[in-house]
Amino acid sequence: MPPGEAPDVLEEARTLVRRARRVVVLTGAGISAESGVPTFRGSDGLWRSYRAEDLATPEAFARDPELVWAWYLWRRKVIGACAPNAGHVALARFALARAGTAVVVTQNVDGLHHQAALMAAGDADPGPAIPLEIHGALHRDRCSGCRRVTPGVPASIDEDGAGLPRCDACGDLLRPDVVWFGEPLDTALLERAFAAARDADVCLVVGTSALVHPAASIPLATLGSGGHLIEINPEPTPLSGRAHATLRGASAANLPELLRDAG
Ligand code: BJW
Ligand code: ZN
Repeated sequence: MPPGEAPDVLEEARTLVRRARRVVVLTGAGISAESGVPTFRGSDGLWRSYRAEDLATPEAFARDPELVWAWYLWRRKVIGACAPNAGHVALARFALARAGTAVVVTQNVDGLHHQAALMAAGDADPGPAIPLEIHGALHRDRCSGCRRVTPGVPASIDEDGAGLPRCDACGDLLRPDVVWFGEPLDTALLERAFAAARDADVCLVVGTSALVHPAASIPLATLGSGGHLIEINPEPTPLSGRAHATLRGASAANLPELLRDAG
């Protein structure tokens, strides 16, 4: 338990999770912070050093694909050196134990929930712990022409654009398979996320600033159908005022505490 955390808040949150028939979990960059993945809006966040408009919009890619690719190749390298932390693992174990009645929805593109699901499942089916990755996945490429999705190619990009990855099928430029600002999210995935949120008795919101929509509206669907909200975040967010229990601390310490014996 983080210093200063009232024990009854943790107990209250544990009771809510234990009693819930269905749980939806929405995660953001903060859950991977303790794995070494930079967040976007924190004091060391990516948007402190880089402008989202220059790197994470379709317009930026059309204007300067070399710059955008260079940034994503750098992030692939950083993330490639990271591993799931105790928070990812606790969540994966919980989702496996709940066998389909707990759904993990993540805004993260780092693949760490997926890795944790495989680790936690061992020889069993990781399916119930595989997250809905609503902002895509950094380790995949997508053709900007025919939209074919392929595994991320190892590439090095010259300043003149030589080496920009191209689609084998149609020759158009490949791009990272992530969702940029101004782009629609995958409709089927988003519908599954909102359906899980509407059906849930508890929405657990972990490590997100809850500023980016439509992801930030997912917990509102649980509240709208009479469910409870639990937030884990060291900082307040726009959702904090609606939370029934708030664990003000890091997720790698708080998630294992919260989910212990909750499967
Ligand atoms: C810890 C911790 C520890 C630290 N433990 N916690 C409604 C209102 C206003 C605007 C809009 C709206 N609807 C749509 C919009 C526009 C826009 C938007 O939301 N803008 C707002 C920013 C104002 N949304 C979009 O454009 C979306 N598309 C869309 O709506 O399409 C509509 C459409 C329909 C039809 C046709 C065309 C369009 C797309 C959004 C895509 C977001 N993309 C990114 C980049 C992904 C690729 C990449 O990684 O490069 O997604 S932006 C970035 O933000 C990334 C993240 O997934 C996302 C959310 O960030 P997150 O995860 O919350 O991270 P942080 O850094 O913000 O917060 C970290 C938190 O962790 C903090 O709270 C810390 O305190 C905490 N923390 N350490 C626990 N140890
Ligand atoms: Zn193509």
